[in-house]
Amino acid sequence: MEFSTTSKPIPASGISPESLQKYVEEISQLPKEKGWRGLQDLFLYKNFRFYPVFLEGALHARDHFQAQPTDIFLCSSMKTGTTWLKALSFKIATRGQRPSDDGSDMTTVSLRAAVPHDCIPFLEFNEYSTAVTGSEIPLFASHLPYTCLPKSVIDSDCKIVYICRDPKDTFVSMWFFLRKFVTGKNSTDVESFASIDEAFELFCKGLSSHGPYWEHILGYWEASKRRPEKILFLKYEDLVEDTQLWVKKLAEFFGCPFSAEEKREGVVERVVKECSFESLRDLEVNKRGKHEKRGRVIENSAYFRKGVVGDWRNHLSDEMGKKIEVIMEEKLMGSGFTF
Ligand code: PAP
Repeated sequence: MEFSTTSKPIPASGISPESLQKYVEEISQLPKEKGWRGLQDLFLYKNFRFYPVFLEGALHARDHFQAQPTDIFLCSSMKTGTTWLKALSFKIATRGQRPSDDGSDMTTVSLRAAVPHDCIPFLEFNEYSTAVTGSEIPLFASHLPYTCLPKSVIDSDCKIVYICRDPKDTFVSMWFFLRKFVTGKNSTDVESFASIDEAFELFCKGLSSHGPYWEHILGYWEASKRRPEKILFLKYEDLVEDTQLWVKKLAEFFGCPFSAEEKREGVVERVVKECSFESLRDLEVNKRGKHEKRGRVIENSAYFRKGVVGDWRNHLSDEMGKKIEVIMEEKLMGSGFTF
């Protein structure tokens, strides 16, 4: 069987040039600050910093997205495990559906044919007008902070899964991803992007995409305490530690727990294996495929860098590590949440 090396194109979303212009104007009125060198300014909206591309979509979703009570949202700040969570959730939600020609189930084919980001749409990219391939559970994703989610998501009491990650690894992952985004393959452009030290100082001041990172976490953490049956809060590190346990919890949370028979047949193990970093990274579609977000082409391989806990030690000094840990401790103090 042949698989395309490019992800399935997402049909054009409903955002019209006129709407876009309206949001561009709204954003231009917001306070802005210089962000990481080589990237656009960061705009302040509801106490969070955004690059315009995310904010345009967020404002459009604010005005147009109508959540249904059965919708489930996978929420996260950038680089905290979204791609993995999307793959696992998609696989869980669509397992066993519509066997394909070669006998493998439909989701296996879909994850082989599309980067997980194209299997579960992001609200901010206005992809919600397109059906999610094959999933009967309406799954959506968002990097938006809790207080910036469209009102109907909260009013409809939708379920939310939130994933966060150690801030040091999150920062390192973000720096590599954005540097790649800015410099592409051209190593001579590297100088044009913020050095890791420059970017680190800004991250510690909350000046990063969807930052401050600690506020992003706190918003969902506090909400999960108020509505524990509706908001499942997890850490990337816990998912690494016991993926099977969390896959079972996710399935229960989605309302489609694994049956005793599925467990006996090793379906949980299969989901974990097929969504592992190595399995996803080594798929043709993720090695050589590209996908498009609002006119910007992103290589799918950019979402699969290393996938390990503690990689920050290879890029940050002990002092830097300590600095961010102290900031996080201070900011999260009294919340009951720690890393
Ligand atoms: P996004 O915000 O651009 O969607 P996101 O998927 O949240 O990125 O995070 C990417 C990180 O998850 C990368 O971490 P790294 O830079 O430290 O390596 C990526 O490697 C990691 N990742 C992607 N897929 C998996 C997976 N299947 N298992 C574990 N980690 C993964």
